[in-house]
Amino acid sequence: MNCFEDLKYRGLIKDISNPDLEKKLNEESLTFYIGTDPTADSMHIGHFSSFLIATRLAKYGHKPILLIGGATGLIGDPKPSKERPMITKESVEKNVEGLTKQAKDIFGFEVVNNYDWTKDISIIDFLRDYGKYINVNYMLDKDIIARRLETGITFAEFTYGLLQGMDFVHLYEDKNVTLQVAGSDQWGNITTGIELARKMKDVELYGMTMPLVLDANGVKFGKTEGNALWLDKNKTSSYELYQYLINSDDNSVIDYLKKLTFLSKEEIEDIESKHKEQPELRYAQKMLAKEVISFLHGEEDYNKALKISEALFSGNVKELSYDEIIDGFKDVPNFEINEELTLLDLLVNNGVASSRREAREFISAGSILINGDKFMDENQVIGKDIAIEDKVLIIRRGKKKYYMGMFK
Ligand code: 545
Repeated sequence: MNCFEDLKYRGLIKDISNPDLEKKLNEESLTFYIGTDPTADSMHIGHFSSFLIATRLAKYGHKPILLIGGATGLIGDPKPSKERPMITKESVEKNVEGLTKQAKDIFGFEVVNNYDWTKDISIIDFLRDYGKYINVNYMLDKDIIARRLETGITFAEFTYGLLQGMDFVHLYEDKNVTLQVAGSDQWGNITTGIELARKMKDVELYGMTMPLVLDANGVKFGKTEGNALWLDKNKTSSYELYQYLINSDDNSVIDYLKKLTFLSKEEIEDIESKHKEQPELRYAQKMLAKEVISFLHGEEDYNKALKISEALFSGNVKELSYDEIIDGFKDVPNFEINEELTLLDLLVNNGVASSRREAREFISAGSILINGDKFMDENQVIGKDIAIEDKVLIIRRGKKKYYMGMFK
């Protein structure tokens, strides 16, 4: 498969600015860029799906440049709904730092910051050298700006497209960048850059967008209730990522394999046929978790996440280290144990059972497991000696309910 066919197979092409791009991607080596604004100090799994295109195109001999928007992040890319709150300069700086490091660590490509070439341009030069080439009418026609006319848009956000356009022209001149790639919401900003380059430099630059990755219900990939899934492994552990990926919807998982992994068409088809035969084995989800986590955090971390998941599934928590336990049981109810107690008191004092009578029922029914072993004597004293690394007890009540007790 050539480059363009591969992208098409994976469903990664939404719009291209010019049909010539297909031939160029297949036959030439292009320098291209993809940008992100420092609205947070880490990308999340949703951004990863678009950034992966950099690695994908690099495999076909194209040269990626990753741009962090130290300048554009101070203004804010207009959303179709409403004005963005301004981010303080300090947070933007801090976020630029985090994202730059992350982009280098995960993708290993050249990273640039648009603040470097924007900060010294005077307002007069900006208006003369760039503003003069773009018609307000042209801007008003842009989908996102048109959608904001009802609710209003500030001059700052209105100008955003021009800043991104300026980057494209700058990177063309400075680094011979001829292609910009992004998610489909960036189409308006990309075409503004193409327009600017035509008018200023009489050159044809190219743009390509990919559809946003959605789940079967049309929800953006990576959107979970509550917390975001960050690419920074200190913010989201490999195990948490594993849980998210392993729970991917049966109807979406093949699409995710295409868009988020480098598995070949043949490999994906093979996984798909196994998946269709026995979806309950979650083979496709397992392959997805393996590929994504190994790429992002490395194989060792993937193996750790797998080990935690398997130990939790089988109940063999004793196989885990203290750190792995903390990772795997972060979200279960937990309490401190300050003194040695009998089993009965341990359960009642810490809410594992609601009364002494209920605790006795659980114990005599054999429903209480501590670190994987059944405990049936209500008077047994529970001390550090049975804790994992002398520190932690995982108490299981019935089939599913877990509690974590930590010795002081
Ligand atoms: C700025 C200057 C440029 C080129 C691009 C930009 C950024 C662009 C933008 N992109 C989005 C973004 O989200 C915040 C990330 C927080 C870590 O706003 N104007 O920065 C997203 N982008 C990736 C995809 C996207 C896009 O980073 O393109 O579509 C989401 O998947 O929304 O010269």
